[in-house]
Amino acid sequence: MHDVSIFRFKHKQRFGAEPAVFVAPGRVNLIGEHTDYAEGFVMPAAIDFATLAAISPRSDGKIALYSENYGEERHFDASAVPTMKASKHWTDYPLGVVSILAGEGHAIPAFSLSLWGDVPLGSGLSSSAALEVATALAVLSVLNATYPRPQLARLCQRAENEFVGSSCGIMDQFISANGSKDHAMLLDCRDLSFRLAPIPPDIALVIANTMVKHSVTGGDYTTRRAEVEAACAVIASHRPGVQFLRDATVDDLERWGNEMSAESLKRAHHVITENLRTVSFAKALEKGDMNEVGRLMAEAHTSYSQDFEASCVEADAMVELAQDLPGLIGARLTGGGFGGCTINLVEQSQATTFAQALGSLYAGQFGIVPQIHICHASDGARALN
Ligand code: GAF
Repeated sequence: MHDVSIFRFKHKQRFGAEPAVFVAPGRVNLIGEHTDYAEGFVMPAAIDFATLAAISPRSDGKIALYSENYGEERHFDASAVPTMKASKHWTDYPLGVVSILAGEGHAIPAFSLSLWGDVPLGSGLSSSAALEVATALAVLSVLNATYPRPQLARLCQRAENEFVGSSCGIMDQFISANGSKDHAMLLDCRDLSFRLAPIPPDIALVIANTMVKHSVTGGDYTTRRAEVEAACAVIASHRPGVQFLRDATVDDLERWGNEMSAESLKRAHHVITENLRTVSFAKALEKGDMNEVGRLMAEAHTSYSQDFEASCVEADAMVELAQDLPGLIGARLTGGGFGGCTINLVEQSQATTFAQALGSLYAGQFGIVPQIHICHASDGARALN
């Protein structure tokens, strides 16, 4: 992670004022994919890749946004934010958060915001959520306002849905805002209740980047969500109590699956069984039943790849190549799909050799050197003052 005192110093140098500094982490999802917007279960952990946000007030009516990653500074009129639209630029994320806060009735003040992040972009580790949540905490500090964390996560999700234009669920913003060091979180996306499960110290989170870019905005993610919702509408036409696939069963699919498109039937089968797997996974992790943890991850990957068709050749290979390596407990593609990273739960004592071996096997097969990170579950967003 970036040196916070250097980040703070650079902000002061650029904007001439001492900033308040905030951090928000990315996440890795252990299991429960494309279940959040179906009001189901997910089991993510915040990780030690994060976004930093430094903020200080200004007196010229402007919002100055500076990205250290892009080396770019942009200025906007604070009073114009409520009428602004997304422009497919990195500033959409912080502006989206500001726009949602304006819609909540906050008078948006002038401020300078510096941003820096090390969550790998487009890799399914929620760089967007980290950016939104860090921005939200920073802007709320100049507004002298606070929100309970679940509400803060909802505001950031709305920034992404309503301003950026991506139809994501609540998982990423929620875990970024509420993560807990050394724990994974079983989150019920219906009522946002959650339970923290310790990740045993002898288990490492090894994240392997296929280097195939993933995106939630537009494209396949949106198509999958529509297919899931179409399946739900068929079941709801027979059982009006079913509002989301969370309420549906495999039995429903057996009865009314023939009224759905072949795609919707498969997507729904993934979501319904993934919800069951996620709850079972949490119990297995809590009991220390690592055979069951690994079995459920393997089943989840097969379902994600074959029923949900959200994997790719590279991710399937990354999971396959991990299978025979010493120390592996379980492996699957994590995040929104169509590229990005696999999550490998690995015995801590084997993690380094596992990472090296997986990297060279993958490079041998695809001619691409993958980034492989041994991560730790970290705390959620917070002030660093
Ligand atoms: C992306 C989305 F942003 C999440 O809301 C979730 O749907 C995930 O893909 C798939 O589980 O990260």
